[in-house]
Amino acid sequence: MNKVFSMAIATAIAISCCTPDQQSKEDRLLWLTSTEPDVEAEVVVDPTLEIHDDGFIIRDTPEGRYIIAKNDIGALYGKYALDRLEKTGQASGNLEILEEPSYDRRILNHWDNLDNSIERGYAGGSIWQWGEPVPVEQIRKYAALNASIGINGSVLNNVNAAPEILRSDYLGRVAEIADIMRPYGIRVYLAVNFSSPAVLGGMETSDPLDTEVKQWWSEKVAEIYGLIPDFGGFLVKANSEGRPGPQDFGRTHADGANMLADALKPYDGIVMWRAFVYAPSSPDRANQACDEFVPLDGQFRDNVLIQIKNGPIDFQPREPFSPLFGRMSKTALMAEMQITQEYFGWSNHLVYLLPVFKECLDSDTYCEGAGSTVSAITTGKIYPEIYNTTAIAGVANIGRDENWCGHDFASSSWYGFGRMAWNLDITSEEIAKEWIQQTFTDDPAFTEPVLKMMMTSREAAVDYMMPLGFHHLFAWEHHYGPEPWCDVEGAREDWMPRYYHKADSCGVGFDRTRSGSGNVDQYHEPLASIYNDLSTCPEDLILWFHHVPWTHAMSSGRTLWEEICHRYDRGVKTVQEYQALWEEMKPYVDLARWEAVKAKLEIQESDARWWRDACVQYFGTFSAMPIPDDVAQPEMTIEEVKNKLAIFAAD
Ligand code: GCV
Repeated sequence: MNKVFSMAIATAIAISCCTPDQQSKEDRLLWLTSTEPDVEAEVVVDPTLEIHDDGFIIRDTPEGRYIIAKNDIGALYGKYALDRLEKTGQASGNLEILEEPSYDRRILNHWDNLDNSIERGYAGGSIWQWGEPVPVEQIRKYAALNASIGINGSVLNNVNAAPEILRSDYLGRVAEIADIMRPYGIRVYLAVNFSSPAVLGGMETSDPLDTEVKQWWSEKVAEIYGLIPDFGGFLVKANSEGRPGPQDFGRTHADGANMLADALKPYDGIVMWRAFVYAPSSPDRANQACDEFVPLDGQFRDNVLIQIKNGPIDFQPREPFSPLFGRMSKTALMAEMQITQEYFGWSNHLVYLLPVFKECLDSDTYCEGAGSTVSAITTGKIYPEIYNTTAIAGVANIGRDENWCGHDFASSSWYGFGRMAWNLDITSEEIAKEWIQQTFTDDPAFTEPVLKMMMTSREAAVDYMMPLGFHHLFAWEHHYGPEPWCDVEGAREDWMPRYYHKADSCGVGFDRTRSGSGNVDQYHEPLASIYNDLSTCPEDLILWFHHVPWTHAMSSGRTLWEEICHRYDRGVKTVQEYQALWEEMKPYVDLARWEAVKAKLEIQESDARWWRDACVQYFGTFSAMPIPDDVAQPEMTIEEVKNKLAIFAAD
């Protein structure tokens, strides 16, 4: 058949399949239909209202429907909330809704570089388009999308910060971006390089206790607030992965953070100081954040928050929560989640990440007895006297791709991060459902199966990548495919998979028990003992905390080795089920998005087999046991697996 003719038929079929409520890609801005919420309600702004600054009330009265808020931004949040209720069929009846955010600051961290590349970004270049005319409309859409889900802050640049971001020309640009986002309630923040005084200011040192260095920062902060009166503050990655920091001058993280905090204090700015560090002294990288930060508890200024990744290592498919959350009672803490899929198949895999975020926030640290969850701590409920403000951060997955996030399902994690940061009580499932309804269609024939797919997608990825507490089996540097054998001459041990899996002929897994690295004791009881004991440690984390014999009996009745093979196989099969399911969803989706998701699922399925074949064969060389008959046998040889990796890395 003539190609043009066949395409015309395909398009005609696609159009004829459209149901009236089906949302076509062209109609919308991801989950929004326009940047301005179009709702029928009377807006009342009452500055005397006793409510959170961002809060709102939606109230039905005999005279009509009202949105009541303390200021214009609260009213805007109310309008978006009503818009969402209307679009998800929940706006009828007698509404009486009061909403206040769970966190004061709900912030996206963009790892965007000044050359418009994005570290760990998989959706095109930076939406800020540094060095080009300001993309006003694009930034306005970004701000509207964020406001609609309650996000109210953006760190514009990479935590691996170029000192130049503080140059006056860049600050002018930052001010223009801030002006566009202000009507949507979004404040800008910047990541700063600790060596800026020396590199940018030409000073001899960046020592935080040096008077002239302090003066340099004070003047720089004054310049920023002169341009951006509502500037939010600084995010800092210091003494981590080769970045400069106070330890370069024999000072502590507290010395560094406090110096910046003092400069920001007159303007109500904050410092978000990251705890993603590598103390060279600890034999277990999972111990390092506590080792460095716990001794400093109580030494930080009251406008410093320590920003802690959800897990102790680095956004792995599954980690226990970072024990640091339960170890600082005199310092304000905030959680950092990764929305961009560095360790989840980039923008090729369909993985809805809310269950990862919630798993951390819902974890009980037991720091003040049962109920001391990570969310209770970071929302200031456990130690209210030290939290002047509360915050949560998500590393953005946003770029200039037409669908913003690279995969048509990836915006669900951005949407979900915002909704969760606004309201910790909504479940991952409720969030996913409302995202599907607004992004695709509210037809249950679509929403129900797709919801199920999204809700199982994280566990599927854990299964085919790193089940049972395996972590960091990723390929060197790009972190896409499997490379459990990775060995790079001269590289840090704790950047290589073998450091983490420790496979040998006896078993596999990192011994973090009391007879190993002792990491279990960074957790409070009863967790410490639960994790310490192989018989009580949750199976999903056994290889995180234990070096487990291959023949260890699992709750399924299988040996550890059989269970590993079974999990990898199960992960592949789940993705194959997603493919079958997506075939059936064709009538409910516009053809462009349906085909795009189908193509990505094909990649995901092939990658899942790649992971399975790599890992079961590699670990089989240690277990010396056969792959069980009731799971699929590998299709690729180890050589073929490595070749795929080489081709991929070369791309
Ligand atoms: C921004 C991991 C990532 C890095 C990232 C770092 C961090 O190591 O691979 O790209 O750097 O985390 O969070 O600082």
